[in-house]
Amino acid sequence: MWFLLELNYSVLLRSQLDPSHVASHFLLDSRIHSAEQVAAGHINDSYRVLTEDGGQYLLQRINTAIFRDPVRLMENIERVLDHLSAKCESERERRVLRLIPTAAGGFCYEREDTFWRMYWFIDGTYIHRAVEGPHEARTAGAAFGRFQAMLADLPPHLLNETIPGFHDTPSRFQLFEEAVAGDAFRRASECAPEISFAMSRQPLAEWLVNAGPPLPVRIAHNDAKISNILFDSETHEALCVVDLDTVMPGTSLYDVGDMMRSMTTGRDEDERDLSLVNVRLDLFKALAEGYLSQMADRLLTSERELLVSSGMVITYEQGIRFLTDYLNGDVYYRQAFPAQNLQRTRAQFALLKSMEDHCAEMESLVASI
Ligand code: GN1
Ligand code: MG
Repeated sequence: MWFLLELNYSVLLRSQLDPSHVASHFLLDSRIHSAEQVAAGHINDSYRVLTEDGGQYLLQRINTAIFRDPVRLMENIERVLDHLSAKCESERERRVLRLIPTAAGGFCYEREDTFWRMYWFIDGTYIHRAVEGPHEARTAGAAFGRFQAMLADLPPHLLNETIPGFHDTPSRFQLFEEAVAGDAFRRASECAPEISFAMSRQPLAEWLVNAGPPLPVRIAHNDAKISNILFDSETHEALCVVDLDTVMPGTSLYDVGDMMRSMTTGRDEDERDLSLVNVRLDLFKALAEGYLSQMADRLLTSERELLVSSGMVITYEQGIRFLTDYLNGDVYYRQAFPAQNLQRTRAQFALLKSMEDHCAEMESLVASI
């Protein structure tokens, strides 16, 4: 019984459909050999599908509790991939994700209210859960910078908002306050220090959405973390940006902030030892140089001035999102162990504190680039 209680929402919602059977509805090179679940992200379910001829694919079931309109989400992905493919001059099949059509036409297979899509699996690549050194930070910063730059001439209004208000930090704060007030799982007293930290930083929530001169609307990835980049196993260059579900109108700074959150400590997002969660200025410098190598010419002064601040806002936002989920009984993010959301929260808040301590140094590094 207690085991059941620990199953989280997404597990309960998981379809009983057999992924091999689902995969057979896509146009593959040969018959399916196997379909195995892989750990990829906190939201969707992913399977690596192998065919008898050695073809490799990534099958994903879209979590419709979170992405409410999978059809419009797939429209975005198709449009973005078409745009990126047209821009990519070499090695297109390794640098841009490729969707596999279904036998019925289109790129989304729907069955019993579940929605599935499939990508060609890009072989000879790996991902980092955390940045190991300046090389990864620089090449990853350039990859997301290039991603934004390549999409700069695609009008943002052509993309649908797959999750409305995704980086609306004041709304995220409101949801957090409601979770604290409701305290449905009686967890608020246990995380009183984290709640009080989050309350004390509330002004941060306004910094991007209500920035002085409004920030230009640009197409952003909106989940620009290190694990959303495929690295080339041979050259160790950042090859391909993945996880396009949240690509939609936003600001350049949502991605800069998420990169700072996920690439400046050299540690995992849920690092347990908080003494290790510190901004490393060598990583920050490499990341900023990489990003600006692609985007410096396009950024307005209003964006450049908030580069460092964006790291604090998005780290704060992510911290309150994890904490909200913990207070709500872990219904949103997949967890590998109990109270992982609280551990994730603590790591985000430790990082935010360190960013506050090193803010002036980061500002002068940006000024020197
Ligand atoms: C979620 O599923 P995944 O891992 O790609 C989340 C992001 C968070 C991220 C934290 C739709 O992304 O916003 O930044 O976890 N995606 C959604 O690792 O909420
Ligand atoms: Mg994502």
